[in-house]
Amino acid sequence: MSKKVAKRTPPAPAPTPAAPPAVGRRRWPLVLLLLWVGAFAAGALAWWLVGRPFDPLAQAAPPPAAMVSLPGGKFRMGTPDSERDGHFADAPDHEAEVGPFRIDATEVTNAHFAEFVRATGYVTVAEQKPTLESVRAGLPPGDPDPPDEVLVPGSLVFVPPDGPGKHRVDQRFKWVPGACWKHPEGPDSDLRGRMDHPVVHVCWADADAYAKWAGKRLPTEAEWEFAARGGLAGKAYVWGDEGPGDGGAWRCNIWQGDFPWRNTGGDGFPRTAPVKSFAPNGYGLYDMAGNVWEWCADWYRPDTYVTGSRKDPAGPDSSFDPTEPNPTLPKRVQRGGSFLCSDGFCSRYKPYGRGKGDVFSAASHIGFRCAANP
Ligand SMILES: [Ca+2]
Repeated sequence: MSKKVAKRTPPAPAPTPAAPPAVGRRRWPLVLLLLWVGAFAAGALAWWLVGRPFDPLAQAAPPPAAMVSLPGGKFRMGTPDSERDGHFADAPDHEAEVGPFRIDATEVTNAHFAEFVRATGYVTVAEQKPTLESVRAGLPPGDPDPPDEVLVPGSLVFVPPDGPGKHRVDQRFKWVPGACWKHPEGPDSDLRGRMDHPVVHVCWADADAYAKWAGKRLPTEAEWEFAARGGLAGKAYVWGDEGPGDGGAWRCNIWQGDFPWRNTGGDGFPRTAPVKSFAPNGYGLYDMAGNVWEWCADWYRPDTYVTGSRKDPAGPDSSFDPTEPNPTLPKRVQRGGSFLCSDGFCSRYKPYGRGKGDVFSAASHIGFRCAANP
């Protein structure tokens, strides 16, 4: 009997171990893609934050500018002793009287000026090619006309010199093509983070046009000084007699350090400051000392306080400045001083301090505020 031998089924071959997934090889493209997307997103974010053009006209509209109503009255205008800047003629002191009026609590900001430009399409003088008339007005009679190629839009920008020494005004301010209210230091600068700073690079006509659009007007010089004194009489500053930095806390935005080359920015602001950065004066008005010079309605003359009227003085009928090569260069009064003032150089940020400006000129430290009838 034959023994049946069971046929053995050969064992199934052991399953071939699966090849380890090619994790590295398959995911590299994905990783590279993610890295590329991440780098692109980071670049786009950086551009969005700091690199994209900044359009002040595309920003949110600010709340209306607050105004303060003042009763007017008699006050002591000017100073008994004009200090080192005698040609600015802030003496003699004398009794003056102004009627009731209203005045902006702050300087006109970039945000408010943008509202004006958005509504009207207004183009400031600094954004236009200078007229030959405006340039000729500042030249001594007989000087030749400037060549046409230098007549380009621009404005005066304060640029500190490299080191100490005597520097003429024209060595501290540079004519910068393309500088204007939207580009305070020139074409590569903008108003990012500065919409609440005072507008600068505005000529008198620009300030006057804004005021008319807003249903207001520029303050007279007398109104401005009445407002700046804040109800105080005979005080050195708009806040009283303490020095601007006494006690360690600065009371206004002026210059600290060695003018014009080294600004320590001790008050926190080497250039313009946002309005309301310092305490208001007794009438609730901000920046009546320092920050930016403010255009007034009056023509400038050095003898205004000698010959002018004492009641609601509106200034002379025309300007005259004997310190100019062309003394009839039309100039208007400016008040309040700026971030470039310091007791060692320009103390005209005091309430009686007078400034003056060629009506065709704008600069990086000149702005304005408005007034209105009651
Ligand atoms: Ca300052």
